[in-house]
Amino acid sequence: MTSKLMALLKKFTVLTVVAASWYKHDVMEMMIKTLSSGVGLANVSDAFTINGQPGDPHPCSKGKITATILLMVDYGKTYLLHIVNAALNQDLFFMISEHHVTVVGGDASYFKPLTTPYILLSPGQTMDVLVIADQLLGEYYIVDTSYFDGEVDVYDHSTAIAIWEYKGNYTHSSTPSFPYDIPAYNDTAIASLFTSQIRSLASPEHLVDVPLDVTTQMYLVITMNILHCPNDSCTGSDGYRMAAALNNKTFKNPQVDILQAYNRNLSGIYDSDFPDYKNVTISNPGARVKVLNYNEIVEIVFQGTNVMNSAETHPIHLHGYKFYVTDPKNYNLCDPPELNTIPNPKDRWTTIRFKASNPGMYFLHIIIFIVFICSLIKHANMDGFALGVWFMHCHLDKHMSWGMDTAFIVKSGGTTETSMKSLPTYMPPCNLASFLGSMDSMLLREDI
Ligand SMILES: *[C@@H]1O[C@H](CO)[C@@H](O)[C@H](O)[C@H]1NC(C)=O
Ligand SMILES: *[C@@H]1O[C@H](CO)[C@@H](O)[C@H](O)[C@H]1NC(C)=O
Ligand SMILES: *[C@@H]1O[C@H](CO)[C@@H](O)[C@H](O)[C@H]1NC(C)=O
Ligand SMILES: *[C@@H]1O[C@H](CO)[C@@H](O)[C@H](O)[C@H]1NC(C)=O
Ligand SMILES: *[C@@H]1O[C@H](CO)[C@@H](O)[C@H](O)[C@H]1NC(C)=O
Ligand SMILES: *[C@@H]1O[C@H](CO)[C@@H](O)[C@H](O)[C@H]1NC(C)=O
Ligand SMILES: *[C@@H]1O[C@H](CO)[C@@H](O)[C@H](O)[C@H]1NC(C)=O
Ligand SMILES: [Cu+2]
Repeated sequence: MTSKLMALLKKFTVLTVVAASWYKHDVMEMMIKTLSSGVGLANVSDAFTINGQPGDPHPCSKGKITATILLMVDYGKTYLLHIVNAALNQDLFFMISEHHVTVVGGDASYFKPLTTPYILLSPGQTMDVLVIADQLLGEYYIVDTSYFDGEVDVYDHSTAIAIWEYKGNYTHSSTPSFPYDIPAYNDTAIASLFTSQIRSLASPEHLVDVPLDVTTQMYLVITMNILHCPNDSCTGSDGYRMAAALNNKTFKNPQVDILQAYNRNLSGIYDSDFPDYKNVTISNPGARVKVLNYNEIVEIVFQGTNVMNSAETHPIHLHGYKFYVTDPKNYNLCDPPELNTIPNPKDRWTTIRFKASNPGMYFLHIIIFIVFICSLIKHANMDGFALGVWFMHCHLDKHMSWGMDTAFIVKSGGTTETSMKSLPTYMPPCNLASFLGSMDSMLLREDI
């Protein structure tokens, strides 16, 4: 731990706030049903939770004070909140009644301090905010509510609640203060304003290092689409199943994960023909990847679309890297935020840049997780600890399942330090026998 961090921890009290989704039914079961039937509406959650509890107004928390999360605070102190959106499919506004928050970081990068009454987090995003406990002694609701800009009204309308409670001897009011200024679920202007204000700190200690000489340019169109189900193999409308795509290519998990296929030089598992540009016509689902040389400087422009009346924000997430989010119009190369997840706003553009300098040399990390490797691989075939193969996907999990994904293979750089480590001899094989559904099923589940 660095001395700087130690100093920070002394100065602030750190609290962790994790927002998540709560489902009454078995999520895997609902997912398998949705994917095998091909219907377009993925089941929404029954509630959101904050640190495991939906909070006060919900029947399972109501009346039981212990069942609503309390963040106990001392008047006058400053708190550093690590906020995580771990909800499956939902962007969330977060706010504390009558308190402003100052965003100072996210995705493990420093931001220029931004003081705001609310923040917006996409699934997979993390933010670090400072909150000063400087209001009248009392109890204040902390809320998580949906931001939803899609066309069809399919989202969880509920609000997760926790309580920011001052310690001390005072008369508690019967109900905590509620934030009446929560942004409307469809307030795109406010959502975009928040995201657009985020900047790198760009200080001498935390320099911005935007790569300048782009060597690979990509233009990725984000779409929903439908795929024909041969021989009535699904019950989606008119024999079609719901799908999603990048550059009209619906990603389909291969039977052997791409990492192993690449590492073991197996052919026929994936294709290296993921298109750089939107002008594409063939759209058979497949495992299409983009191969990058070591240290290639990649710039990607994402374009949100309204194909099938389905315009909405898509949080794009890249494994193995952080990227700079340069404004597509103004090319901010001075203080663009450095993130690993960025919501691409409805019908709009986002530009990112990164240097492909990670061929997967941090191999030792994987050994700790060796027991779980098959379950990690089952999730996306190339999750967090993959080496030289990096998944990029929409972080709305339903879109990921429908194929709004691709992967980057980053070649080794020629030296030990810049090369992917080889697979250990004790690498367990993954069980492929439990492949679910037909070959056309986009879901691959491997039980170990
Ligand atoms: C999930 O969604 C489908 C389609 O909208 C619906 O028929 C089904 O009842 C839902 N399942 C649950 C458990 O809510
Ligand atoms: C709390 O405040 C009340 C009224 O000011 C006082 O009577 C009481 O003794 C205090 N209790 C404690 C534990 O300080
Ligand atoms: C948001 O939705 C409400 C109805 O739910 C509607 O009246 C309002 O016009 C919508 N606002 C925007 C910005 O679309
Ligand atoms: C559809 O059914 C026909 C007749 O049973 C069969 O010949 C064909 O291979 C099937 N097509 C697919 C894609 O499963
Ligand atoms: C990988 O396989 C291809 C043919 O499928 C072969 O040409 C190439 O030499 C192999 N590479 C290695 C490193 O084994
Ligand atoms: C798209 O690709 C086709 C086939 O390669 C080509 O004929 C056409 O000119 C391209 N269109 C644009 C706008 O680039
Ligand atoms: C996308 O693919 C489908 C076939 O699956 C095709 O009908 C459509 O024209 C393609 N769209 C573009 C923009 O190429
Ligand atoms: Cu999406």
